[in-house]
Amino acid sequence: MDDLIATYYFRPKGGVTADFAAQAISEEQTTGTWTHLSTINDHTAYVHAYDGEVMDIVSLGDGAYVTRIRYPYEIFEPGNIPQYLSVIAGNLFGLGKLEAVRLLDIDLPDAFRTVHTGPKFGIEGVRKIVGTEISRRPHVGTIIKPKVGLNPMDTAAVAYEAAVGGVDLIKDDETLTNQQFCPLMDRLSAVMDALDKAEQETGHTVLYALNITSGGDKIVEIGEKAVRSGANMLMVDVLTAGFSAVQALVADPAITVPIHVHRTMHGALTRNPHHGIAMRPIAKLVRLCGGDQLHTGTVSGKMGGSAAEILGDNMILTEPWGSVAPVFPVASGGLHPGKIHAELATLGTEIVLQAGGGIHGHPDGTRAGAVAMRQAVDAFLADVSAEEYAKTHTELAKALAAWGST
Ligand code: RUB
Ligand code: CA
Repeated sequence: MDDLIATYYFRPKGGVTADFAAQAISEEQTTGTWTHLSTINDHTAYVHAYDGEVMDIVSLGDGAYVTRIRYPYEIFEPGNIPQYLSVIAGNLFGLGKLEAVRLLDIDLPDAFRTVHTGPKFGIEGVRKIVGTEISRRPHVGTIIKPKVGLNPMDTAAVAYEAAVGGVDLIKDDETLTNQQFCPLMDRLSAVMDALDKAEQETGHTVLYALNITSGGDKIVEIGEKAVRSGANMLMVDVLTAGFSAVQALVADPAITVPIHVHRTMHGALTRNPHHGIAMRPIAKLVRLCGGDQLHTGTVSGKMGGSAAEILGDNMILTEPWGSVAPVFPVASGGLHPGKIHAELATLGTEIVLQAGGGIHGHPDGTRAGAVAMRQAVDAFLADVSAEEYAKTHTELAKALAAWGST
């Protein structure tokens, strides 16, 4: 059985050697603790089969190191992602001997891919629903804004305008779930009616990611009810609800629609380059547990993030990985038509470009905002600058005038 290898950045506290610190991580996360154990003796020596192993330690200079730790396959409970996290990303973050530690990457055992079957739809499945499996053009999505406050009818009216304007995906925002001002099931039926009407006019199927993020006691039931009532996509805030929420939905044969995975709260884990958890392991676990779309950030938007890291994360989602289907990367956060060229030039076209303010803030409204986003994509695909394309495309011209072209 192949083991799990985790890569950590770490900085030992003053006076602590790198060897000692790396060993402390390995022991804390496997068979050891801060002192010698009488419970590991000649009789129980078999426990050593479950020891971690510090494979190597590389100095980055200035008191920082990278180490790889091998965790034996047998210490994982196959299928139990919360337990995997307790091993690879658990107590170690609080170890007093470390000033900082960051989980950079994980090499998952191949055997996990027989336990977790990954996305039910993936990029191909989502493209098939929308009808872009041949054109391979980037998808354009929108987050309904304002993110909270609209009632179901007004939410549906915005969705209709965005759909007629040409978006492929409409989604709830991360804080909108089932509040009184916009009950989930009322919103679902109003939006799906609006999308049906739009489809009759345009012939274009649009996905609506309904945010069913909720407690573990309810999420599967809510997901099933939503699918029975016509939902064509579900959305989960994976870090607040937990990877198990996605896993539970994917495991349910009644959930016959793709899952859009939002990563709200990730900044608390991913943002500090010296401490926390990088996006890479999160992306691997989302693919493993079966998300069909995952936010990985933008190179030019409002949330920050390094282009090299995002490109690498998107590769993790899209490159062949045994029988596990590829996940559609979602670039979102502060995008508008003027930023589309930079996103596509850097991240490629196998991507969902999502804009909230960049569509609903268009001077001529949501429909024109959606049209402008599609025009910006068309300009890129035609190898024409957005400014040039805008000379003959009014909606794009107005967007560029409002927000600029970088
Ligand atoms: C963006 C938005 C998303 C963020 C999250 O709205 O609502 O929640 O993209 O960030 P707008 P990330 O388009 O108005 O900025 O995708 O990086 O997790
Ligand atoms: Ca949001």
